[in-house]
Amino acid sequence: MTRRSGLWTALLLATALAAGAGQEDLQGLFDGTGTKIDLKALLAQTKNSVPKIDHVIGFEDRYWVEVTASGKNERTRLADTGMSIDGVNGGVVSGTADSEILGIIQKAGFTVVRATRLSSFSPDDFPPADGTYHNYEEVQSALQTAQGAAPEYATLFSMGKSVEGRDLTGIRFYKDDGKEKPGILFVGTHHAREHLSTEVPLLLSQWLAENRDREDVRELLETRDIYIVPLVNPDGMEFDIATGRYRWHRKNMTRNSNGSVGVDLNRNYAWGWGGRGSSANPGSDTYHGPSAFSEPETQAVRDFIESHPNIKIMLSYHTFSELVLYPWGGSDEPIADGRALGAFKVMAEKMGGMTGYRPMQSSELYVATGDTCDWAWGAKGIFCFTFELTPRSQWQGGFYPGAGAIQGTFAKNIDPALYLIDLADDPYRAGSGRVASAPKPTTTQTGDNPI
Ligand code: 0X9
Ligand code: ZN
Repeated sequence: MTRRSGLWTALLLATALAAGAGQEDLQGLFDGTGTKIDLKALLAQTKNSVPKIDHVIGFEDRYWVEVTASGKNERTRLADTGMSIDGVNGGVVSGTADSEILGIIQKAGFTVVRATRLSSFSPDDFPPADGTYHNYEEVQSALQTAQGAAPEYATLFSMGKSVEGRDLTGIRFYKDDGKEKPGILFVGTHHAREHLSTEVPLLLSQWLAENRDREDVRELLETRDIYIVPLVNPDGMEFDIATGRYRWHRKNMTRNSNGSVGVDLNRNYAWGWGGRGSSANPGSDTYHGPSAFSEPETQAVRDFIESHPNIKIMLSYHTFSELVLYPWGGSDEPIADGRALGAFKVMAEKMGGMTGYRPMQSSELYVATGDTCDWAWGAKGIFCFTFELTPRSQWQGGFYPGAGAIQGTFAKNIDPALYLIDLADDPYRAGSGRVASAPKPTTTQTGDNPI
């Protein structure tokens, strides 16, 4: 995407609001032309009308928000308001919120430095401008292409169905010699607008198929059970691109009881569900849903993991911020098992070195409960990582960094994927130094077949 800064109409908060300010004090937002935004009226509107789908998930009442918050405790307090936190830059935290959440943020005493209507961002197509990204149908055929390229290893499977009935299609690399093999699961796109997080696992499947004759790759393909599901939230993803103009949609497409749309799938897992950093407000971008595992997409991940107990490592791709995160995310505590923590840290640091991404415990970013990796580790003992892919910030493209970001981001992420595949037999090896050095890709371009 080419960001045209001229189109950015920032709503600037004129004055910092004192902590505990009453609703009548919620004012002071101006748009780029100097017009005052009547937040009270916006809030009243939200209250008095039964929210319609278009209103709640449309552009007009949603903002890219930048708020002053330093340290993980303040960031966590901010996450508690129902704002999604998508970027941290020094003492300024950014993410999305509607006017209701904006009011809550201000009421909680935070200073909103900037709130930009999402509708004012440059519209982009997906296709044609970002046509290299894969929509749902293209993901299906790309997976078929990858499978067809390596039929001796690859099979397709469906992990389950989305709310709207789309398949959560995956590809498995496994040499069927009747032997049980250590398993690893890669998943992408819990969050609809994080399109690069579909591309990386999808391209990984194609790369493995194309490079299956390399000795190091062959060794992994013959001794591991590799599952890749690039698109866990196909409905939300399709919704995000449906108009040819990105909608900044994060959640799935569940119709909530109050008429709003979507549950945050990365707050819907049954580990600390409903606690800090998740919202009970269905309109919030971090709505945790009516109960843990209320959503068919998270149920599918759960059921798949439960029926594949050989899976020892998991990687959930998200964007953006360039981070390698490990549990806990819902608590400030480090995980209790010192040996496991040691292995987690070594793995995170090693993969940080490979990618240039920053390794850290998830809650160092902010505490948020109900995420995939807390459940995978807490309930199943799976060494689970969350990658926040490229770019580093909203100002470098945020969720929509353009087609030009795909190959470079993928290239950085081959080595960590191979490293984890290798470790799937015994993740604790990470701490002992007995790890095959990750193979170096000969090429980062995938083949001629555009997948
Ligand atoms: O908030 C999330 O779900 C993830 N960030 S994103 O911008 N992709 O939405 C981060 C999850 C990390 N986990 C916790 N902090 N619990
Ligand atoms: Zn995400």
